Parts: sequence; structure tokens; C-alpha cells
Amino acid sequence: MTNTTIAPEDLQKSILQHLEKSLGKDTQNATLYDWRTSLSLALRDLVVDPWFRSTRKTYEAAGKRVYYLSMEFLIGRLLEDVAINLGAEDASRKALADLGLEYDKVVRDEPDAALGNGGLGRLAACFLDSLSTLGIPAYGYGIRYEHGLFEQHFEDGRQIEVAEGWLAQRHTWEFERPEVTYRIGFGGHVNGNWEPAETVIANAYDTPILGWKGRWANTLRLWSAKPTVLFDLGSFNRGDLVGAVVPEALARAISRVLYPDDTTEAGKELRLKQEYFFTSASLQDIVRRFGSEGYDIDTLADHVAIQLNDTHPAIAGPELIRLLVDDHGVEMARAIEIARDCLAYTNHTLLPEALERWDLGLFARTLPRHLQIIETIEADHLSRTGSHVRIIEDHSVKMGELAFVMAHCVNGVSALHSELVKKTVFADLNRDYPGRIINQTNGVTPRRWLYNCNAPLRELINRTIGENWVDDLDQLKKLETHVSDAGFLEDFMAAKQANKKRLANWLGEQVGQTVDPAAMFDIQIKRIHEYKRQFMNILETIAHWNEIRDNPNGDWTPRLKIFGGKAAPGYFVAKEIIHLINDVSRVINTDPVTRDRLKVIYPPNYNVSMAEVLIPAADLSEQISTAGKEASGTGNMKFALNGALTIGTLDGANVEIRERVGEENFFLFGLTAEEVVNRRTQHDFSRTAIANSPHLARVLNQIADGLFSAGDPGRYHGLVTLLYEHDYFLVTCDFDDYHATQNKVDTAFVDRRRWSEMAALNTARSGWFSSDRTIEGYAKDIWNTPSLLDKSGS
Ligand code: NBG
Repeated sequence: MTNTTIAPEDLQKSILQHLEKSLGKDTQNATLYDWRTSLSLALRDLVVDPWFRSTRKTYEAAGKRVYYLSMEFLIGRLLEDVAINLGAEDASRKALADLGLEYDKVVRDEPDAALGNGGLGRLAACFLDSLSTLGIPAYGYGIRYEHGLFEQHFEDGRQIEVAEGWLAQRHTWEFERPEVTYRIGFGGHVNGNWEPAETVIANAYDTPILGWKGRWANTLRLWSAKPTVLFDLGSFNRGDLVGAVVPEALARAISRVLYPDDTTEAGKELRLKQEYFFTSASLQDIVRRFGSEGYDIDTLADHVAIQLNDTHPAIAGPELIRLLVDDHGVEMARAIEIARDCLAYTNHTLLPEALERWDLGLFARTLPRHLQIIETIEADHLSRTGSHVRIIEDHSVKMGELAFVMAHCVNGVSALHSELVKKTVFADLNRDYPGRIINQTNGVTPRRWLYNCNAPLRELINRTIGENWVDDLDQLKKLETHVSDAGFLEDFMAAKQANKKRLANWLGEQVGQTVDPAAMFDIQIKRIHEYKRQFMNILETIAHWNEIRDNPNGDWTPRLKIFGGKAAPGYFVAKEIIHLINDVSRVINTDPVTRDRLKVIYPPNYNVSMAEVLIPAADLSEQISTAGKEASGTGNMKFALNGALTIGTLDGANVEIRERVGEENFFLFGLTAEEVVNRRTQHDFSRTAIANSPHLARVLNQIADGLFSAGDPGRYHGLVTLLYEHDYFLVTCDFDDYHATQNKVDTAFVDRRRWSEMAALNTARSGWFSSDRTIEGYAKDIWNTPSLLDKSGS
């Protein structure tokens, strides 16, 4: 074990030195930013050693590296991550305290690195953490967006998007590599060789990703776009000041912003360029590194495992073939084989609108050489398999099919999802390539999502079963024997209560709302989408409100409903749902009859750091998607791990969570994936469901009458009509079961002993949802990459 322990005095010395020498400040003038940066630099110094050590070991082992290509890495803050992995949290606290500073305040000053939209990006960040913890040599490759995911503000309850600016401040964790650059071409013609019309430079920035106990560190390499010519001096000298900066502006546009779409295809030329930009830079880098080790190009797949995180980097197939054929003289048929042996693809959604397709004209204009190669890939695929599945069809290039055909392995992200991938989106390709589709159920890193975000529970677990669970999460099972112990359960609930108090304070600070920490904290946090059914949740909230008003002296379990999440800026219905939630919250929270029993809060700008405060405080986790639509979910795992009970459908990883925590410790409701498909074929299913549900009918009438939109009664006409006419996500059909199940939750919450047992069992039985387990699965089943940590763990 090589836990880098550092004495608080030494750390303090280093902090002060960085304050002076790296930032040019003295203690009198230092701001919070200066202190945070100095602490970060002092800790970063300690990361360099394990980082170099890992690189040396990787070269010595001469084995295989994993390359994780992802358009998104939703990292959040890094300071605490580094501190805990170094075992330097206490030292940091102490060093700062002696300088009159509070550690928690300093770490909260760090802006979130929000280089992702949601689950897919956060999964990539968890995977980096696990790859380093497991000591598997790996690089994450992505884009260094200047602006991460937009900031969400509410104006009169409506979502307003504001550009995010995490790089306005120095990003302390990265190392710029001005010498690591590649040329990326676009457009032009192919006359024997590809002659691009336009070229930009991809420039590398490296962030070390440290694993648990500092035993290993991998690299996250993000690409920034730069112009080949910095400045057009000719234009400038002619007095054309704007024209002089145009080339630079155009080039930089490529890494300027993260597309704020979640599961819908952007359909923009810039997006295609972004995808090719980072994929090409990464592959050039991979091939260069491989070459520098002196291997024969024919053995590339023995040393290189490339994982495509969704279809965004699917251009990797043709690009790798292009590099092999055009630059290394490999014969085309062999190049296709080599590329396929290197590549694997993860599918993250079944929503048809999210499977990328590029207009053929746009594609041909932007990547003419790649189009030729794709035609060859397609011909090869058709002739080998006799398949009728085309990659180029209906005047478009289908990236899902391309990724599938060019990957030696395709995986889904939960057991149910992987089966549906086989039966639906890739049914034909599954027949053409039997066995190619496998499952790797998602996971989450226990370092961030339990150890760091939930100190009270962490301490209780450490006291009860020791500390080895942090990188061996199955050990949480040992807690099961304590669940019959009343003292343990009391401590478990005390930890939950401490987290709820912390959240109550946070809500007071952030949204100026006072909440009762004894109420049930019921939380739904995720992107706003029709299939995730925040709509159903708010409708049920109104039904519950009605019930309390009808019987104000009833014995109601007090509830705090919390919503969090952003909508894609162009997703009109999702934005209407946000507006409705905010309108409903205003009415309910000011109702003197119900106010002590029901409250709805929607803090704006949900992000990773907010999740870290919300999840440990949850009693109830809302995982209520239409069955068959949520590929996996990972928030569901974080909640269960932190001792929240789930109310959920049989969708995504909910199925596996329920199997593991036990069906008696999970509130199940709703149609199954199969029933959903059948129900849609029934005539007028939503009108029938509404007619049969007095609760729902009443709620919809209230909304339609403008009860929540005084002065603008027609505001939600569209949303209500949607349910009557095109309730594709079956809100109306699942409503009654959801409502009845929520009532069961209310009753269950009152039995404190039983509830605490159920909550503790959720924690004890969620160890399997560690992303360490997921990565071990990928390493064994897809990559064939062993850990390079010694048996002793160093
Ligand atoms: C999301 C799914 C989630 C899943 C994550 C990570 C996309 C395209 N998909 O259900 O919606 O948990 O991926 O696999 O963002």
C-alpha cells in the first residue's frame, strides 16, 4: 500500500509556498480562490509521483492500454477527490484550520467541471476513477470545452440558460501540453490522397486521475482546438480587424461548447466536426504512442483497446482504418480487421431519436475520405454476412450501425437494456453477429458517492466493518448482520438525519426555504425528459395535495418533494414541465392548510456537486421512467447505496437493484416493458385511463382551469392535451398504481424501525453497483487488460 501520507505542517508549508511562488500573493491579500488554488497545487504535487510511477510501470509491462473515448466527462469538483485518494483530507483540514480557513468552504469554491449532460458523462467520470483504483493502464480522451453544460436559472418559473464559464479561472488540475498537437482536416477532395480544405490543430491538456490510496494514476487527455495560423496579419494590416481573427474564431469554435442535448441528436455540422476532431486526435495519439514503443502495426490490437462511449466517437472505425491504410500502408481488408479487434462500443439508449444519423451530403462534404471507407466497410459487412442492414441508407450515415459493425463487442448498460438492444434497435445485426452483444451493468464510484459525500454514514460503516469496503464494496454485505441490532439502526438513522439537516441548511442558504428535517425527503434528480416522467411525479404531488386538503385533520406523513434537473434548451415539452413544477410549488408551498405536510422545492442548476448534498439526505428515490426507456440509470444506484428506498418501475438497473436489495425493500409499481408496448396498441388508452382515475382527472382539470397559473389559465393547455392525445410515455396508465404506491410509502415511513431496516439493507446490499465491478467486467470480457497493481496493492 502506498498511501501518500503527508503531515499537516508539511502540507501547510507547501500551501504557503504555492500562494507566494505560484500565485504571487501573500497571506494578507489572499482570496478564497487563492487559497483553494494553493491547496490544489500542493495536493497536485503529491499526485505527480504516483502518476509517473504508473506510467513507468505501464511501459515496463509492455501490455495493453485502455482508451476510453467519450464526448463527455461529467467530473464535478476534483479537490476532495484528490484529497481523499491521497488520504490527505484530515491533513488538509488541519493545515487550513491553522491558517484560519475552513476546509469545507475552500473545497466548495471549486467550480464543477461540467463537461457532460447527464448519466453518460458521469458514468465516464466514474469509470476513470475505477480504472485508476484498479490499476488498469488507461487514458480517457475527450474535449476540453471552454463552456461546459449551461447554467440553469429560473425566471418566473421558466428555465433560462446562461453560458457556463469554468475556465474563467485557472483549472488547477490540468497540465497543458503545447508540444502534443495533431492536425485535423475537414472537407476538401480525395484524389488518391485526401486533401482537406480546412485544418485545425488539436492541442492536449492532461489531468491526472488518481485512484484510491494513490496507488495508481491514469490520464484524462482533453483536446482543445486551435487555428493553424493564429492571426491573419494581412487582413489586420489592411484594416480588417474582424477578418484578422476569423480563422482563429472558426477553429476555436470546435471546442467552444458542450452540446446541451441529452439523448437527442444535435444534427449540426459543428457537432460532426467536434466528434471527428476529438476522435481523430485521440487515434493519432494512440497510434503515435504505439509506434514509439517499436511494435509492428499488425499487432495494434494486442496493445490497444478502444472503448466508444456511445456513437459520438463512432467515426473511430473509419478513422483508424484511414490511418492504417493511408499513413501506414496496411492493406484495406487487414486494416478493417485490426480496427475491429481494437474497437468496442457501448450503447446507452434505445430512444430512436438519439441514434445518430448524419445527412449524407453533409457527411460527404465534411469527411469525404471517411465516406469512401464507410462504403468499403459496408460492402465488406454485407458480403460476409449476407445481411440486409446497411450503414448508408435513406440519404444518411447511420452511426449506430457503423459502430456496431466496426466493434468486436457491443454492450448494453443493464441486463434489461442489453436484452432490449438485442431485440429492438440491433435485432438484425444481432442475428448477423451472434454473441457480439453483451451486458455490463453500470456502476458508480463508492469513493465519491459514499465515502466522500456521506461522512456520517462512512464513519458508521468504518466503525462497524472497518475501512476495506472503499475499494471492495461487496464488503458492505457484512452490515447485514447488524440490521437486527437496534443500536446500529439508530446510528444508521442518525447518520441520515445529519445529512437531512445539512441539506435543510443548504436549502435555506440556496433557495431561502425552511424545511422540516423530520419530513420524508423524496427526491427526483436527473435530466428533465418525458420518459423520465417528472410530469407524473408533479401530477401525483397535486393529487396528494388534494387529499390533504380534503381531509386536513388526517394523519398525513409530512413530505418534502425535491426536483432537480435541466432540460435541453430546445426541448419544449421538458421546459413546460419545469414551468409547471415551479408553478405548482409556488401554490402548494404557500397553502396554509397543507404547508406543514407538503412542500415542493426545485433548486435551480442541478449539477454533480448538488447531487452530493441531495443524495445522502434522501429517504425516497424516484426512479419512475416508462419501462423499457431508461437504459440503466446510475442515480438509482447512488440513492440505494446511501440508504434511500426506491419507488420505481421495472426499468433499467432498477430491476437489478430490486433483485439485490430484496423486493420487500423496494416500492415497485407500473407496467412492465412488454405491457408498455402492448398498451400503446390499445385504442384510446390514455382517455380510458383518465376516465378510470378520479384523482388524475381532477388534477388535470385543476391544471386546465389555471389553478396553478393564475392570470394565464391556458398556460398548460398543451401539456394536458398531450396526455389525452399522445401519452406516449404512459403517464396516465401508470398514474393510479404510482399514487397507491406512494400511499404505501407514507405508511411505511411511519414505522421507523421497519423503515430503518429497509434503508440499511439497501446500503448493505448495493455493493455490487460499484463501478469497480463494472470495470472489472469490461477488463475481463472486452478489453483483456489485467491490473498492474502488485498483489500487495502497490
Ligand atoms: C444514458 C441513459 C442512462 C444511463 C446512462 C449511462 C445517454 C445517451 N444515456 O439510463 O439514459 O444510465 O446513459 O449508461 O445519455
